[in-house]
Amino acid sequence: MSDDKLNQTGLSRRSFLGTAAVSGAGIAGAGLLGLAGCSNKSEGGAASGTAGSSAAADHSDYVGPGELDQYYAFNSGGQSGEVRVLGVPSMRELMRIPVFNMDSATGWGRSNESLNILNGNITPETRKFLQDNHMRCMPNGDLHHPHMSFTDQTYDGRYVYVQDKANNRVARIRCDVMKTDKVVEIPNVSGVHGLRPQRYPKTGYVFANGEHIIPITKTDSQTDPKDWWAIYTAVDGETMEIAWQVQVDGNLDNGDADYQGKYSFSTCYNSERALDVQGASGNEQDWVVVFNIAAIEEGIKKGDFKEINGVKVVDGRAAAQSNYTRYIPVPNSPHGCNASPDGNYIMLNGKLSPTVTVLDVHKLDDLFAGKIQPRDVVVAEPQLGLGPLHTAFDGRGNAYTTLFIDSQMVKWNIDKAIQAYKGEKVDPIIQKLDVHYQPGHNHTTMGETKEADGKWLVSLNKFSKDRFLNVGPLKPENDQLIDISGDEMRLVHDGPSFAEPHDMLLVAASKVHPKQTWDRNDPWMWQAAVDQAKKDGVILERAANVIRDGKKVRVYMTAVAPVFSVPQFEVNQGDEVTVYVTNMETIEDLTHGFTLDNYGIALEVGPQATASVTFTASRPGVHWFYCQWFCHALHMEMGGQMIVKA
Ligand code: K7E
Ligand code: CUA
Repeated sequence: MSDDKLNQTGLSRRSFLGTAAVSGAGIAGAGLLGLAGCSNKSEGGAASGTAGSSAAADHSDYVGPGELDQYYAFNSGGQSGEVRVLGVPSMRELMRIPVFNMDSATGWGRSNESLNILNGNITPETRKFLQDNHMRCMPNGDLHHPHMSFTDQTYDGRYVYVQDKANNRVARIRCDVMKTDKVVEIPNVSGVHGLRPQRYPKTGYVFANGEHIIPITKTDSQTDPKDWWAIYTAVDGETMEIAWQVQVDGNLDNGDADYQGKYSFSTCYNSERALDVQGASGNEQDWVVVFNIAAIEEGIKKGDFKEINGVKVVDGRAAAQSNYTRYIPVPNSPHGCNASPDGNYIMLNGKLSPTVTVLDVHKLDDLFAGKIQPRDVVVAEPQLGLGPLHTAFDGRGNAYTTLFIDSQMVKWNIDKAIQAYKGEKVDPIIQKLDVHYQPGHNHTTMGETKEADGKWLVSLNKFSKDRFLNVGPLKPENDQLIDISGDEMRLVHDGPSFAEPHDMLLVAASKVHPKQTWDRNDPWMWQAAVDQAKKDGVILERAANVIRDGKKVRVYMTAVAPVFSVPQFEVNQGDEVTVYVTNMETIEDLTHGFTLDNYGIALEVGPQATASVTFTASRPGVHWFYCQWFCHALHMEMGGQMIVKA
């Protein structure tokens, strides 16, 4: 079929291929069309040997209507501040989880429940800052790294942890309801960037890197960067309180933890302590900091710490020569830091160096004991291409590294890289695949666990340029799906995404067990509403009450399609009003909402959940409220009025 003919059918190149793949219709010309995203021929030939089924083989990502994906992808939202849940291999977006952003659909950042979570553990300085600037919460976040909690070196489906580089926070998402349940602000740091949970015996600690050097105490110079430091933080993944911090040299970038529960790692750039780009990339070598978890815990126990802003901080600076840290030199400005799923190696991606440095974690005991030199821990340093940023694994001994400058994914063999480092004449590079364009992170299915299964690889590309219809000067990113189940990588899907996924977590669907409705017996999110209702003698589940308490008015209602139990209420201008809505639907997928006309208020109220919002009734008149979640044939009728008397 010619391009012309294809155009006459009114089908895009992509949808044409998808259709053909389902119907099994032969598309002999498919290979000649230069199909976007399908440039690789299927190797080994298709089962029937026809061009049609060859296209079908190329579309191993196809998940038909009503079929379910095999993996959840938790995709970071970058400066959007949220997490997106995708299905893999279809790359369909399934859900968005607001975290550090404000969200119009769900009321995140406006509802009382979300504000309690967002402001539950912030510093007094931030609390004052919010007041001074008339803000209820920090309105933005820069979320780079989602990682799931581990038990015994693999995902346990409990939580996803994320960081906020913009406002120095770590947050946790409960995977049973896919909502953020805890947020903690990290003091003493600037730019919480890298984030990784402890793998063994479980999470455990969540390690968070402070990227920018700053004066930590009042006695550190405010003007001389020689007196500025970075801080490494361990958050307790259960309580979401800060466990301890370590003061270190250099800008901490990305991190990872080992598989043994003994050490964690952080790449550092800017060993120069420069404040500009040229200065920060001047040195030939920067380093990776290795943290000795047991030694740090011991130091805290013995009282060898300074308490700074309420946090115990141990001194892990190189000059302190403590047993908390070791500094291993690696080539210029390393970025990604990735533990291999066999538990043996840590990969440090060179960024400004074309190399990936491979550490053998089993040599670290000797390093800390002073028996070997820092560089003795290095067992390979393959030259892979320009701009290596992050590395992922297939569980079969191969690594996949993104090359930002080359716009490529390079597949290489770890054992061969180690042999080559010993001087043997072997080439560790297996294949280079063009990606489109400029990849940052990559991630493989289950690839950061001992259960790495080597099925899929996602390349998160920073630029999409010509890959999609032009949507103006701001382009989407491009998250490309690559089939790595065979000997060769095969690109199978282009997935546009809004600003700006950095990292993706790919977890087998069998690991995650979300609920169908909320649980009235587990009111963690609306506990404050339960407590207040009790004081008011109101039962949330049967409520139709308007309680006046001086200038405060509390309105309790249920929502059952298509009615709110309080169809109308009256308040006086200037009253402080709180509306509590409890959704008493017992079946799945029956969400209601509460949107209040001209008051900037919209709540999501899921089945069996309570949501609330507090505001000052400063605008007089009749204000309709309505359900904004399509719930019933009479959804449009589901509403009522707030009458504000002047
Ligand atoms: Cu490489 Cu913030 Cu993980 Cu982006 S970082 S790419
Ligand atoms: Cu309830 Cu729409």
